[in-house]
Amino acid sequence: MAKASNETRVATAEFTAGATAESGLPPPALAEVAFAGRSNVGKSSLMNSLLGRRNLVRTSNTPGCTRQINVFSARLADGLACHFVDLPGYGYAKVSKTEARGWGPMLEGYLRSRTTLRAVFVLVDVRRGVLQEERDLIDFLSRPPTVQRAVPTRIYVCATKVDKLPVSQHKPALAALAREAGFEVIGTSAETHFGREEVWTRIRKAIAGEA
Ligand SMILES: Nc1nc2c(ncn2[C@@H]2O[C@H](COP(=O)(O)OP(=O)(O)OP(=O)(O)O)[C@@H](O)[C@H]2O)c(=O)[nH]1
Ligand SMILES: [Mg+2]
Repeated sequence: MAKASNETRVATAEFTAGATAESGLPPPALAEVAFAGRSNVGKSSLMNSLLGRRNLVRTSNTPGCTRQINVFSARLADGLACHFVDLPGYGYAKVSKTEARGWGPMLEGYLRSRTTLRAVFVLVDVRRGVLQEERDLIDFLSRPPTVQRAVPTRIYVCATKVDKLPVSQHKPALAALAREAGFEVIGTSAETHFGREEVWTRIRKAIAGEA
């Protein structure tokens, strides 16, 4: 089926780097948007949905699948280019303590110091709600850049897996999440691609520095 003319077209999308330390990240040359959230929330799946690629970003039923910072380069048909950054999931008890210690500081270090980071999408499972880790992450990212981080970064909260709820429950569920988060919440589904253009609109604004 032909795409509607106003729909985002991704011309190229490719894996660029997998980093287990900040030194493994590509040079900060392109604007970046990052996807954060607990293990299994659907970060990698949402990225595939946005990029229009079924399996570019590895997804898994087993929580804790993405253990490093994976960077993808995307170029849209209209010329916009950016990095998509898949962050390691947090909050998964079965990842060993040593390993958890390994990527905790790396994630924080990335969020603190990456000068090209324009937006962080904080993902929340629509059925689970906003828990303490999400609050902590939102608080951390909301602090003035001079205190915690190198640059101001937009924060967007996305509810994932909305296809798991009947359509009649979408609005009330998203409103409840927005109250919990203290932020607007964008409903998304990697299965049906619901919310895809809404997320792209935020990505474009964040990269352009528009309100
Ligand atoms: N029904 C439904 N399932 C989804 C959706 N998004 C992700 N899933 C499923 O949820 C599971 C986890 O998805 P991932 O995208 O691998 O989750 P992740 O957040 O990247 O997980 P980690 O890499 O472990 O941190 C997979 O089985 C996906 O198929 C969605 O929108 N709808
Ligand atoms: Mg993942």
